[in-house]
Amino acid sequence: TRTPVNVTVTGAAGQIGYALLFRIASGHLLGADVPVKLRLLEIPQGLKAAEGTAMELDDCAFPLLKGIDITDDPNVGFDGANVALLVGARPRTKGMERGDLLSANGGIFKPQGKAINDNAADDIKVLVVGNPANTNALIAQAAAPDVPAERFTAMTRLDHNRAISQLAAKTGAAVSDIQRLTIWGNHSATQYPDIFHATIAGKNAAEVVNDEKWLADDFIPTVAKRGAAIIEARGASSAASAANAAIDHVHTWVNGTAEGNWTSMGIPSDGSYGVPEGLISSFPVTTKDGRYEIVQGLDINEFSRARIDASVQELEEERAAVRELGLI
Ligand code: NAX
Repeated sequence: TRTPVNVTVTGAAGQIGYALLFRIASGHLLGADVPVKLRLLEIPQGLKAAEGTAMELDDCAFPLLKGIDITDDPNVGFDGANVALLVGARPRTKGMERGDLLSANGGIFKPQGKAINDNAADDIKVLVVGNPANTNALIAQAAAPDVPAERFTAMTRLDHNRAISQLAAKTGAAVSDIQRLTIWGNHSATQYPDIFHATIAGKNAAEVVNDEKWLADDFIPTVAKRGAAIIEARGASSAASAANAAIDHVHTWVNGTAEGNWTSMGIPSDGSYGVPEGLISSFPVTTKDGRYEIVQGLDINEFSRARIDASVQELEEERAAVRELGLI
């Protein structure tokens, strides 16, 4: 029998946590044959609700679930962690400036990065979901000098999945026929969903769509502002779809992309496509044997270049701001 994989989830008592934990425990994160142990990391005010969620997890009698620990101590929460999903974050509240938001989150992600550095398993893989996800991932990564930087990733898979869904709706294609879509840049309103290399049942997606106005005025803003549209409709931010994307992100990272296809992940840049080294930016990646590689050699047209650059510039500004604040 396999040794259980230790999965740590922060913000476990939140709404994404509630949609996420049951799918991890039922085998959707790592595979239907992989036992898991869950560690729920919360702040003191969240511990009671996390205990309630743990009671419900018990009540599911999931065969793969080999244990649940709940703590508010990051050193305990990340002890021996193989996979860490950093969901808990400080949301932007009314009147909050970017600097306030970044420093509030620095107060969360810097100590968590250090705790990962000091306590996690050697094969730790980290996904940051909590916003601003890319820069929070950068803060955690900078606080973990003994962990290879590439193990720190930020979630743009929800944007990726949203873009596939919008493209399918526009063209009448099945979502499963759409491949090679890319989200570039920041998980924010500046992100760039790129269909120029995507295919729909093997045909170039941009040629199938053949409507640059739709692309610029409809598709890109719809994908980029989808989070706000969900809040408007649901009265609460995306939760189940965000949890689903987190599951997809880690599952793909661990189990590989299909031959010929790729996915989008926020990862430390190696300088590819002119993205400054070290920024955690979204790229097209293939994965195999628990590792990812940036898809190289894509031809970037002017339309794409301007949009990638704008999003990367925002990431550079965020990096400069957290540097200024002494967070990296
Ligand atoms: P909730 O407010 O429902 O839950 C957050 C939970 O985190 C709370 O239970 C809180 O007690 C806990 N928490 C706060 N600080 C913590 C700390 N230092 N350690 C451990 N736990 C801590 O938010 P929810 O809707 O679950 O969203 C979580 C985060 O995901 C937010 O930052 C949100 O902006 C972000 N999102 C990211 C998305 C992405 O695509 N990358 C999409 C969905 C979502 O908006």
